[in-house]
Amino acid sequence: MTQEWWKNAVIYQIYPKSFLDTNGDGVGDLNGIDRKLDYLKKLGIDALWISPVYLSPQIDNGYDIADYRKIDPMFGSNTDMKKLISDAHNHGIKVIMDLVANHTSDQSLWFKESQKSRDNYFSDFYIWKDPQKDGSEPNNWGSNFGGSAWTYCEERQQYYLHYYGKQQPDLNWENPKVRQAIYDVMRYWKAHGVDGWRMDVITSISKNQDFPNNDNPHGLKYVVGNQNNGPRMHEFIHEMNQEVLEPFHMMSVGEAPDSKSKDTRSLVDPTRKELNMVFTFEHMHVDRKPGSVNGRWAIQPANIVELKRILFDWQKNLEGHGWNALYFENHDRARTPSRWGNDKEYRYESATAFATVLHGLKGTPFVYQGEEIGMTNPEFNLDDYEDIELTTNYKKLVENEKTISSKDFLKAARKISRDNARTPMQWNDKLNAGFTSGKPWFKLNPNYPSVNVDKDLSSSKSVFKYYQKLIRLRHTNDILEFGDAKLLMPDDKDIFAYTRQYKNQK
Ligand code: TEU
Ligand code: CA
Repeated sequence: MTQEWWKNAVIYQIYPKSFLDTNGDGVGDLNGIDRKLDYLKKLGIDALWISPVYLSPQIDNGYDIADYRKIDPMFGSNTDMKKLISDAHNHGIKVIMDLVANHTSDQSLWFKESQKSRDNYFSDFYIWKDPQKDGSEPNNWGSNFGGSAWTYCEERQQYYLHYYGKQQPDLNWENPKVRQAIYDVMRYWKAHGVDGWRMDVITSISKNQDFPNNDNPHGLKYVVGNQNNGPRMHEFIHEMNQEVLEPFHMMSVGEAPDSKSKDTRSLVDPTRKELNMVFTFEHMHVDRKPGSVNGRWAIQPANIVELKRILFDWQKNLEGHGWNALYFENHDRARTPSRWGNDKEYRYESATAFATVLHGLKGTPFVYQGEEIGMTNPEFNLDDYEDIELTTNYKKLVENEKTISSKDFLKAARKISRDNARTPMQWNDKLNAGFTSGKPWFKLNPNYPSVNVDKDLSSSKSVFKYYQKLIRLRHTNDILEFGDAKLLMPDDKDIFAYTRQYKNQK
């Protein structure tokens, strides 16, 4: 395969915890992924993105890493990981791991040492600030998981910064020792055969060293904002490229929450030697009321005209400057047929229509586990949800700030919450959908007897077989890789139509 194998690839994301359990502990594991390599090969995908499987207290389901070099025993061992990578390669499937380098777990050795004193090797691995005169937080920055982005540490008599949970302290990328420690982690997994990286909120790693207050139009106590595209972001990412990605030929796709297509050119333009691709969030907000203090919990019917506009804004503005990562689903996003389609009467039609729209575009399509069989959102009750983003924002918005009712929060949770993507994979109509012989770590979608791999494969309306065709089309028609995309009927809210044609084609 060429250096740019990822341009002709379709990449499948696995959320290991919910994929397949092979030892009866109710949690998906590496051996479960290994066991399904034939299934994935049959689908036709070229690479796997595996969400974090490193040692973690699981506060944020593994996006809180305690040891970057150790596979968490709940998923298996480092030997299991090496075997999985080798078996995947023998299936012609590449392996991309998840680099969570903006923050670690507070249980990591690095943080435990850092909080001990102000002058040891790890003291400046994180972002520590003195309290203000009245003892309050250094500024009004808010955490994505509710409350302040600062937590006070008695031991060190200082606050530390965390854009996410207080158990996820942000690393101090201004410190060259931090940067080298992350590059060493990347080299370590390269030595195990890893082919590339998905980089968690990589656009957040550079902070404005003046730590100014965020604008506060709604008069809130804490304001979430300005967490991306900081002053030294490009410098740090370019350094990572030159230290690891280029010399070790590793593919990279960065998560870029606030990215717009024009500014993304400077992240993915190959001549700048930073990243190969980024995941934008822009099209994920078409069913979100703009400007609400309730953020993603303020939902509205999906604006499909806006979805078309955004997707083609990215098609146009990256043309000649970079490459698109194409997705509708992942472990943070709800199931598309439920979120934007009609998962009751038209589940197959919704799943295949959105798949067609996505896989026909210019860029690299990502398929999230279960998307290939049209899995849907479960209609859970509030206490069924487990995700830290939901539980902390319920406390913040419903109980503390009272800006949304519990009823409306539940309505939003059922439509868009991250848990919707994390119910166990539905393999068959047997006990626990064939996911585990034990007690599943998270509730299954009750519809698994009718929505599962076995049932789909024997159906005349098989979503899996439709995805197979789309992937085969991409592999056998250059125009899907190289042709320019042109949107038709941009203002039509019911029809999503576009053409793909070579530049000089009449
Ligand atoms: O996500 C970043 C992020 O902003 C999402 O968590 C956010 O919840 C979503 O876009 C909806 O608002 C990454 C990981 O994908 C996520 O799972 C982690 O929780 C987060 O970073 C912290 O590592
Ligand atoms: Ca297991």
